[in-house]
Parts: sequence; structure tokens; C-alpha cells
Amino acid sequence: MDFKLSDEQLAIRAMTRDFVNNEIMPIARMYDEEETFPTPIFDKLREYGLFNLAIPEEYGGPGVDKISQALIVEEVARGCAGISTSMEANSLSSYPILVGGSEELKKEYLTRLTNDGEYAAFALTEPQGGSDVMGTKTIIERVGDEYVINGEKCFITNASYAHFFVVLAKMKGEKGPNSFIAIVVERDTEGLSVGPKEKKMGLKASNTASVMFDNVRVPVSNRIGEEGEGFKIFMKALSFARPMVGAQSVGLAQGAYEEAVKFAKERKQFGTTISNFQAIQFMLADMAMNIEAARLLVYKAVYLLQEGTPSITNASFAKCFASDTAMKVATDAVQIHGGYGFIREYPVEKYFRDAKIQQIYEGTNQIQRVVIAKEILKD
Ligand code: COS
Repeated sequence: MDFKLSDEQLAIRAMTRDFVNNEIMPIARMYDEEETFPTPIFDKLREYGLFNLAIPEEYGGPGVDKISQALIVEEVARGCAGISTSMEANSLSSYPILVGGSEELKKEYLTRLTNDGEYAAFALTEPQGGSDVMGTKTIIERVGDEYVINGEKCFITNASYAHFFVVLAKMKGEKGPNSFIAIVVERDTEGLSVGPKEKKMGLKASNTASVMFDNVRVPVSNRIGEEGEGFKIFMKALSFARPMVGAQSVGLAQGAYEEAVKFAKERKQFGTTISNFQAIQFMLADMAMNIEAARLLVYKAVYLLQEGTPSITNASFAKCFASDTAMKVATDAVQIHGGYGFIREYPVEKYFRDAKIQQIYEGTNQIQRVVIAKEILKD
């Protein structure tokens, strides 16, 4: 057993940390206030090889290993979880193609993300429910050499900027896990429209919108895998994505914790810095301990991905524990700041708002527990 990062992984982390300190920390608040999409940051991340992290070199990606991907996501989220969320939307959209796509699909769509600088969006959640994937209402029907799609997806990251969507839809008249098709849909297809940008509590640098499909015709060649494989392809994709949400939560927690330590060492009450009070020390100690535990769960889950043995349970452990930790750490970081934690001048207010969604997206933490329990109780 070896807890050491390789020299290359340490170098990637150091480079990303520098990038985040110089390029993201200073502008995170501005993007949060203005709620604009940080295209210039994404262009720079691309230049540095810190974008499209899931895509192998053969398709123009940086080809980083999974641990390095997690380290990069962690560092970027320490600066801004809105930026890391939109950054990783291309990875999330790549997973179904990497898991189940033909070589032609991989070459066409993954290289458009890398070489052509495009954006993609992962379209799973629907207005009627995001947790119950089997209850998907978007319908897909084969007509000759095409599929016709009707339905609506909501809360779709980067929808306003996506050049194409990776969509899960249910075959007309079919039921059960084998009734789904995963498919790539071009943005400019007739009948596809994107709703207005959502106004959110946090992650304001990240774009979120609905996508509507009104008799959208898509060539059969855009299907990912076979008819009936869509559900499992999307579930497998989530097993790759959830550990990275865990990494993001660790980074966010780390950022909030560092702010809390700094403030506690500066703020004076009763003639001494508040870091000298045990009430504050215990909160800081719990933060440090839980962040470390979350980080180890995340690294274990990404290590299993890297080994080619993704674990559904470990992915859910990592996502659930790390995001609960991020929420708790951000809450306590605000508490340590007292009244200053509640005003926008201090970064902990943003960490607090950004933390909440970590417990909700890519499967709520209640769903993660459902997934874990199913695996425990399986024959
Ligand atoms: N990898 C591979 N196969 C998987 C899988 C995974 N991660 N998860 C489920 N499957 C398989 C199951 O093994 C089962 O296969 P068989 O029929 O061959 O036995 C099939 O898929 C159906 O699975 P299950 O019976 O568990 O489906 P349910 O409808 O009961 O529940 C949950 C599935 C709740 C786990 C699923 O709907 C889920 O993860 N929901 C949350 C989705 C989510 O994250 N939404 C937010 C998206 S924002 S990006």
C-alpha cells in the first residue's frame, strides 16, 4: 500500500494550484456576482492541458490518469466550484461515449471537444424527476434511418453553450432497464431548443438550462452502444463522474477550511485571537479530519477507476461523504467568521452556497445511500 503521489502527479497538482491561485481565485467572486460564463478561463485551462480531463490523448485530450484528474478538479474547485462544474461537464458528457460509443463516435465527438474547443452537455435529468432514471419521460422512436426524440431535460450544465448533447431517452412503448437509448444530439438540430439560464443559489459561474426536444430527428449512427443499453451506459458514466464530484467537494471544503484557519488566526475577541479558543479549535480539528477522510475515500474511488475496476459502492461513498463534508465544513467556516461569514466580502459565503448542490447533483446523497444499500444487500 502506497499513499504517495507520483512526481508527475505532484507536478500537475502544483501547476494547477499556481494556476488557480493566479487565474481563478482573483476572479471567482466577479463571475459569481455577474453570473457570466467564464469562457476566458476555460480557454486558458485548455491551453494548460487542464480541460477535457477524461479524454485520452488519442482523441486530442490531455490523457491524464484518473488520480491526476481528481487532483486537478480538487484544486480548481478550491478556487471556484462553479468553474470546476462547468469544466467537468465535458468530461461527464464524454463518459457515455467512452463507455459505450463506437470508434467513429469517439473520433467525431471527442475530438470536437478537444481539437475544436467545443462544449457538450449530459442530458439525463427531467422535470418529473432526476433520481428515478427508470421513470424517464423523454421518448425515442425509430423511423427509418433516424430516431425521433420528444421530451424535456432540465438542470443541464452548460446547456446554453453546448454544441451537442449526450441524451438518455426511453424507447416508445417499452419498459424496464433495457428500454433505453443513449444518443448524441447536435445542438442545431431542428426541434431542439434551450430554455433560459437558471437563476441559482450557487455555482453561478456555471451555466444551467433546460433542453426541449420537439420531434428532433437524429441519425441512427449517433446512437451510443446498442438499443436497450442506454440505462447501463449512463449508470456506468455516473460511476466515473461521482468520484470526481467527490474530488470537487474536497477542494471546496479545503478552500473553506483554509479561509476559516486564516480568519481564526487574525480575528481577536476577549484580548486574543479566536484560534486560542477551544470551541474554534475543535471545529478546525473536525474540518481537517473530515477533509482528510473524504480525500482518502475519493482517492480510493479514483484509484479503482484508474485500475480499470470501477466500484459503484466506492463511487457513492466518495461522492456522498465528500459532499456532506463540504457542506459541514463550509457551514462551520461561516460560523467561525461570525457576522463576517454572512456578507459577500468574505469567500466563505460563496463556499457555503456552492456546497449545497454537491449534496444534490449527480445523484442526491439519499440516492447514494440507496445505491450503497443495494450493493450491500445484493446476493
Ligand atoms: N453500473 C452498471 N449497471 C448498473 C449500475 C451501474 N452503476 N447501476 C444500475 N445498474 C444496472 C443494474 O445492475 C440493473 O441491471 P439488471 O437489470 O441487469 O439487474 C439495472 O441497471 C437496473 O438497476 P436498478 O434495478 O438498480 O434500477 P433502479 O431504477 O431501481 O434504481 C438508481 C437505479 C436509483 C440507482 C438510479 O436511478 C440512480 O442512480 N439514480 C440517480 C441518477 C442521478 O444521479 N441523477 C442525477 C443526474 S445529474 S448528472
